[in-house]
Amino acid sequence: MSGKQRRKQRGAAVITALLIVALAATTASFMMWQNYLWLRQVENLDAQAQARWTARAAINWGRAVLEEDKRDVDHNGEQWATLLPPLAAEGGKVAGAIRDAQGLFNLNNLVRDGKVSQGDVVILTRLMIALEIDPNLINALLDWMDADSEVTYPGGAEDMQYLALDPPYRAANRALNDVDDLYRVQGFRQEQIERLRPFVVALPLATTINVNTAPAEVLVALCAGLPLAEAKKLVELRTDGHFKDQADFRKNLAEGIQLRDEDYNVNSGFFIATARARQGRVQTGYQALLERLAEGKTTIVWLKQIEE
Ligand SMILES: [Ca+2]
Ligand SMILES: [Ca+2]
Repeated sequence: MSGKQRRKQRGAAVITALLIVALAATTASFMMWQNYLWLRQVENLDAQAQARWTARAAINWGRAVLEEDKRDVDHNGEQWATLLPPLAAEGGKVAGAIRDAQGLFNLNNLVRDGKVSQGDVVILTRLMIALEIDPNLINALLDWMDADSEVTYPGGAEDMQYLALDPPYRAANRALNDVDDLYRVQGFRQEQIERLRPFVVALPLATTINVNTAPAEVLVALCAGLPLAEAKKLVELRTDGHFKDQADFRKNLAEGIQLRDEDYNVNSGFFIATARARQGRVQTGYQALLERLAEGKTTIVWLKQIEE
């Protein structure tokens, strides 16, 4: 072997060695990077669990506040209605709010024991007219909820109409679980549903409207002959106080305005609690429907995680 050849060989060996070192370094830094990602993931999972736990704790705090509250009258001046401002909790932050679900029109009032409740159809009709939504949509909702399979005209729909869709499905023939169920009801599109959403709720049983917490539009729906401007005055009247009982509400209505005693009250049994928690980079939240029972306990009817 000539000297030139030997030098060439040594040169190649050095390059190979350098390459091996470089590769090892890359692998190591890759492994370190992976390790880092894994740590971040564990950290995030941990923060997520912590945030969830904190948000759940805030919901339970809401339950306790409602249990302490007096039941004869419920209004937005009470302690439960005070916003829980962002508080430091377990190295993160938590915020929450409770609102009265019975200030809204309960869509499940429309069908009681499988039968249509005409008085409630009239209330929802007034609400839809106030919101400039075609009230004929109500017929499809009645069919969706009533026990029978006979189509209510105009605009109604039962299995026959829904089974003809692609993909096909059947009418529920039962109460709504959630306002989002409206998306499956014939004629209801996003536009109408989102316009209705601030004013309606789907509760597990028929309920009265709480005139102490109902927005003006819901008061318009409740009372025959009440213009929106007058309803807004009633809401304004509430800012400094509340209606003590049904008679106290009635005496504030102009002559000729009518409503039925069975449709309204001044207290509530259902509330919606919302809690949001932030932990490190992670934010999570829960919404819960709370039912306050006559015996004193407040239970969670449903609990869902809020996607942000
Ligand atoms: Ca109360
Ligand atoms: Ca039906």
